Amino acid sequence: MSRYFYITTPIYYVNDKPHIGHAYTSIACDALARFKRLDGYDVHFLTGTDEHGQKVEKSAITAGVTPQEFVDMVSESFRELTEELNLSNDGFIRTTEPRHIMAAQAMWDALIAQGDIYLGSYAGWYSVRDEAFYAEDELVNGFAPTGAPVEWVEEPSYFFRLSAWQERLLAFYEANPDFIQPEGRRNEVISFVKGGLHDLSVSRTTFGWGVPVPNAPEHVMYVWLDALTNYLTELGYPDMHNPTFTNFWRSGETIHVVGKDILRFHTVYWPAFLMSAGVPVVDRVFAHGWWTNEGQKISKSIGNVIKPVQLVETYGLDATRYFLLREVPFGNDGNFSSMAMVQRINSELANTLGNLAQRTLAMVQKHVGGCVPSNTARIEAVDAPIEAAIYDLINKVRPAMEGLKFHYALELMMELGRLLNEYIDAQAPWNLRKTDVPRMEAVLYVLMEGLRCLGICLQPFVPRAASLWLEQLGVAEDARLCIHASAQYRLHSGATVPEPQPIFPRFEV
Ligand code: ME8
Repeated sequence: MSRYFYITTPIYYVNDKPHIGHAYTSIACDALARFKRLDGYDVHFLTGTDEHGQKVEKSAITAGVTPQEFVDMVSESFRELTEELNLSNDGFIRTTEPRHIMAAQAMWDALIAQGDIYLGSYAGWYSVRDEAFYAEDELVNGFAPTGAPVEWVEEPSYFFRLSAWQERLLAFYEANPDFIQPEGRRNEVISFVKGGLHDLSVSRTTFGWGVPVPNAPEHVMYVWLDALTNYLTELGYPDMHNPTFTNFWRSGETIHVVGKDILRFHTVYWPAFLMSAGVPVVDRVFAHGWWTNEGQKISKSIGNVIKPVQLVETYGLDATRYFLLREVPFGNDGNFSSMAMVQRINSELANTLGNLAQRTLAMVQKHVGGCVPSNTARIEAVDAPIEAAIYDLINKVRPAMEGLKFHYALELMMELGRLLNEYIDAQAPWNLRKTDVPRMEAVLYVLMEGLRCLGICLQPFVPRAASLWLEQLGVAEDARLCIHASAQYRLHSGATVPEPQPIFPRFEV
């Protein structure tokens, strides 16, 4: 029986070029998607671009091109980003695609059929930057609570009866304690909903760049109703009986990973839309924190935006991926600093991992003739706890990954790396070479097994380096899954291993 796992990034607004926030969510989703594949799941990993709405329309006008030309251009830079970051996404969705426009309109029709949409008129505040409506009492000194400017909007509008969903939403959160993660965010959402919900304006008439409302083409759908539906479009909605939809949405595990700023859309509006439309609600929404740059809020006006491509050019892709997921617990805010980046590269990737591999593999090359050493000769009592730690790694990494505790999963790998470095120092195989060759071989064998299990667990985070790492140990490509990180699949003594090359170089400032 296959197990299915569906994971999504937010779809990114094309008003702006990719920045560190986009790279962060995408890399986190990629690491989890890769892990789940290694753990035997059939995975569908989706990312893409959010191309409608007033914000995008305004950016197109500023750029002096039509909205369609504009979105085609910027969407392409997000597609390129998936390659630059070595993402393993299975799909890339654009909300201007016909399949999506059809799905969004079907979602609208489903809400209408339930009697949850009615025609009225909206008079209130709107923030184009946030693409969000705000009530008078939410404003802070005339600005949105996010600090974004707001404008007064008065126009005919369709409304979604969100107020009618308050109790059912609260009951849903109660019955599904894992729906909103981390825990702190869950409480935030619950108190927001308990505070009372207003009906939500779900169409606009004062601009035209959006999905036309069925049977009322002078209205375009509110961009968030359109955008959220992308997660279903990808699986073939409105056909909810096709195998892709059934496997991934109905019987699989589903998770949306989002930034903390867009939690309300995903955990209040989205489950209400889904319940109303008769579609099962997604299992989990995980909100991550925000990055600052050298202690400062990142903003275009300050001019301190971090471009993912620049990080990759400076530090390398795997190091960048590693840093972003290692530096702060996923869910917390983080601070990017080049000092912290260099520190992580040098102390963890180069010293702990790189040196361990280099020391072990150089000895294997020189003193065991480039073959996996013998594992039967001279295993001693001191090896038992080391072997136990090696084969237990995956059992600890798995729950960490399930909980999106990426920094902790990596800490577990570092712990093992440090333990193996202590082991190599204490056993000093370079001395054994002169006094006790069988024991030297036994020690090197244990170390190679440690490297093998570490390499398997490192793959989701640093895919290129881990692939090279496993290659150097002579681990076949079809022996790199989570189940292989056990004693049962140990290396065969006598198998040849290639000449080692450095994998995690130091970063020289
Ligand atoms: O919100 N640190 O798109 P978007 C970390 N189109 N994450 C950050 C960040 C930072 N400094 N700045 C932004 C949208 N982000 C909608 C989504 S989904 C149906 C529609 C994150 O391009 C932010 O939290 O404005 C968000 O998750 C993501 O970048 C995309 O933002």
